[in-house]
Amino acid sequence: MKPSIERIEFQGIAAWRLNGPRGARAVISQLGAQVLSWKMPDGRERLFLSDKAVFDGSVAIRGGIPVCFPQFSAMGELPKHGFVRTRPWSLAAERSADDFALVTLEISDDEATRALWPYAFRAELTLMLEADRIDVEFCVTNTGSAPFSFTGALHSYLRLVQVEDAALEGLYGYEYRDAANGDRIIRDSGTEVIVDAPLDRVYHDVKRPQLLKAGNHSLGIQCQGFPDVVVWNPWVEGCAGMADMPADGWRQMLCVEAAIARQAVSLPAGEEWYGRQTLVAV
Ligand code: TA6
Repeated sequence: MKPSIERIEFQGIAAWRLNGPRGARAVISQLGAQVLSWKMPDGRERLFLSDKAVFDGSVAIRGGIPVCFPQFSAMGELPKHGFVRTRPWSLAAERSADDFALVTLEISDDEATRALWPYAFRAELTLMLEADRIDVEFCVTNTGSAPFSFTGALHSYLRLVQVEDAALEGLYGYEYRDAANGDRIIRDSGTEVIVDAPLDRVYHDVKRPQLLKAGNHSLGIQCQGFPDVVVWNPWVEGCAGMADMPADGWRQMLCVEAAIARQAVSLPAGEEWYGRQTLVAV
């Protein structure tokens, strides 16, 4: 079947399904422009989506690829991870050809966003699906007459059979802020990151791609434009404190996020910023 795009309902909310080459599939929701599912041609799901995720916009959907903007985490006065992940976006473009399917959603400032953050902006999220990869592009335009600064992330929840059996390569030698240990700054000295405790690390200025090794189903992770990489797993106790996660949810996920966290991006009036995270099945 030729790649195509369908408007669907997913867990009761409006979404688009991208039918990609060779039977690859992805779903992106109107709420938050959140990628909620990415399936390989063999039907294997590559993103984690919590069984207890809430889809009514009262909180962010737990899983997939939440878009955090204009604030990363609690690094400021705004709601945690900003406000676009719980707001409706609208369709800006859809396209498909023999080897890809693509959807672009957009959101702009309105009265409610300006009440929280007094700036004029347009943000675009493009999901491009190919047979064995997705590219998620995030673009921010300052449409106002004053400069603004922002932080943010593509907060990707990668699905694993068992996080204890996985290993993340590519972060050796980089410095990270250890948010799970009093924000200490540490230089990574291991060849791979193993998850055997709560993990919440903001790696700074990462120039190399990562490889999430998970048996026969590894994933290459590459960023452009985003300077930082966040690696997060709440582990058993953290997960127990989250109403929208099943008790064993921590085991099936690892967030490897393309982030702007250490230093905000300053965007002059009329200018555009752009970043991308690519996930490739290897
Ligand atoms: O990106 C990592 C992080 O900031 C963690 O500190 C953790 O709290 C996580 O995001 C999830 O945040 P959320 O607001 O979605 O519960």
